[in-house]
This record gives sequence, structure tokens and C-alpha cells, in this order.
Amino acid sequence: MVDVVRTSKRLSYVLRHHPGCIGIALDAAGWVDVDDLLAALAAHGLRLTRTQLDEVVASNDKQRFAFDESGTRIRASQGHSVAVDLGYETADPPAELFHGTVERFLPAILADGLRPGRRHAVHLSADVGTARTVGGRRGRPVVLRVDAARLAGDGAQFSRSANGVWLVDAVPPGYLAVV
Ligand code: HQG
Repeated sequence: MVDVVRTSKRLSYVLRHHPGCIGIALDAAGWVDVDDLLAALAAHGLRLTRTQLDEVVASNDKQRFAFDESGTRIRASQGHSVAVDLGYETADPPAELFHGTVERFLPAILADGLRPGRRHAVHLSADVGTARTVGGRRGRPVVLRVDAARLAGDGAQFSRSANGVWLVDAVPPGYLAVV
């Protein structure tokens, strides 16, 4: 039996942040050949069949990984810290989006706005519940409402990842309100 959660965490680590730790490289859009990935993982202690990989990808609670159309390559759908261009098209966001964080970050966020930190983009959720879960990873969650329509109207480019996360470069403080 494959441990899907543990395997997903390992895949996130490799496909978003540290492909070099198992000796692979991602292409410019974040893809890697599935056979190369499985061989590299096996060489570093994680033996996984293609069927087991399919199971991890399909059962992932947030659909973090995607195969290309031919099924020969795989990538993380968002969340990278390494340089990749995921190629998502610019999309009109809903009027409001949400960001989950914790109290201790609020003074900095309300002064500087939301910044991507070590990731490529600020991650926003379409609903309050999801944002609360994201914030809850770090403590008691605080949810911020983003005036996405106005921010887009003022020129910010939004895109939506294959797994439904809204991405934007930054959110200045004037577009934020605590829910
Ligand atoms: C905070 C997980 C100080 C921000 C989740 C957050 C999400 C600031 C932290 C995805 C700040 C960054 C992303 C500022 C933002 N000053 N703190 N100006 N601007 N912050 O993990 O959004 O399970 O990089 O509030 O579910 O928490 O990995 O971003 O607390 O979808 O697939 O800096 O990661 O998905 O933290 O989470 P992160 P995030 P996965």
C-alpha cells in the first residue's frame, strides 16, 4: 500500500521546491517526464509504480499534481518556489476572493499588502471556508477579503491554477479587509 499523504508531500517538495534533491530538473513550465521522476525517486529510496503514482495524483485532496495531455509528464499545478512559468491564461476573477492567514502576520500584511514570499504568487481562495483552512495551517485563522474586481480593474493580472487556486502577483493593502 502506498502512503498517499506522505508520497504527496514528497512530490510537492520535489516538484515545487527541490527537484535537484533527487537529481531531476523541471522544464520551463514545471513538467518532468514521469519515467524520469519514478526512476529518480526509486534511486532515492521511494519505489513507486506508475499505477501507484496515478493513485496518489487522482486521490490528492487538493489535486496538487497534473499529468500533461499525453500522460507522459507531470507537474505541480501551483505552489512553486523554483522559477517556472505555468502558462495559465489571465482570467477575470470573481468580485471577491479570500486569503487565510494568522493574526501575527496582520500588521505586516495591512502595512505592505499580501506578498508572495518565497512562492511565485499570492494564493487566494474562492470561498471563506477554504481560506480559513489555509490560515488554520499556522494557527487560529484570520480571513481577509480581497476586492478582486477592483484590483483587476486597476490592472492586476489574475490567473486560476488547474486545481482552482487564484494567483496574483501581490495585493496592496487598500484592497484588503478583515472578514
Ligand atoms: C503571509 C497550501 C507578512 C501569508 C495552502 C501566509 C495554500 C505575509 C504566508 C498554499 C505577507 C505565506 C499557499 C506580508 C503574505 N507580511 N506575511 N506582507 N503577505 N503573508 O505557505 O497562502 O497544501 O507561502 O498570509 O493550502 O499560506 O501546499 O502561502 O501565511 O493553497 O498545496 O505569508 O499552500 O497549499 O505562506 O499557502 P505560504 P499560503 P498546499
